[in-house]
Amino acid sequence: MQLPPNTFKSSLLKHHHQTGLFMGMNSPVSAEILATCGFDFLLIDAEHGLYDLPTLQAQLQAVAAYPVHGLVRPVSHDPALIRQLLGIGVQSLLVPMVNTAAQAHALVDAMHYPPRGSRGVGTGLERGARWNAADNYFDQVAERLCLVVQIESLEGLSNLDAICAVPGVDGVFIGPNDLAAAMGYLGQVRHPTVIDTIHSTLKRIRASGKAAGIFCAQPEHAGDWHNSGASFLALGADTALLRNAALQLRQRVAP
Ligand code: 3PY
Ligand code: MG
Repeated sequence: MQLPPNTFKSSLLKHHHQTGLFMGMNSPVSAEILATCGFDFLLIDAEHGLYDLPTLQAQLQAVAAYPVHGLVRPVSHDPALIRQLLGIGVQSLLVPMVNTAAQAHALVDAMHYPPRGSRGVGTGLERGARWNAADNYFDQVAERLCLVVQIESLEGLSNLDAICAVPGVDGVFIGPNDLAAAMGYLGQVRHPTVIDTIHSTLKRIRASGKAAGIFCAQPEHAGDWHNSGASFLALGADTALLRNAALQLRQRVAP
């Protein structure tokens, strides 16, 4: 058998517009419901959301039946965690707080087998290799893997060009909340200085040839980010959607 194609990565490399959602509920049922909604990608957030490895794997299994790509955001850059995530079948990682080119190189190293990297070999135990059912797994795997790094610190901004130049980095994603905080505007993602910085950063990412993305919780801003070169947008998080939908429903009857 073949490994599933990484549709997110192929669209990323062509700079096609893609939209997705963050998921923080650690629920395969919730993930499957969202998989029916037509997004291009669903990102399971193991940085700020609840997570455990078996439920991460179950969420990947739940969305695999639908035309949507499941990514994971790990809580750290730890190569042991990256190995486990790839082992359960994660093909695409969105890694927070990548501040230097050396950190980006280390992530590429953790994701790939020797000689390119230092990922440990345990295919018979791993869903990622379909427990050795995948034909010629070692020939297929590298091109299926996708690395998106997050720029969301002052150090990351100052090293942006070097980070974008790292081979194996496929996309660069701006985290507006952390970036605003790092710039001295905690909680003010719409501060004009933050907005200007984000626009110029998106343009620099796009000019580097790498795909640019951003967390965009307010859909009315999507066009502006696209105009500055962003191709993949995360349009909020399941937790906020659930709360807002419940609030709106209740307020229609009991304002
Ligand atoms: C941020 O805004 O800091 C993010 O990481 C995106 O959720
Ligand atoms: Mg962040």
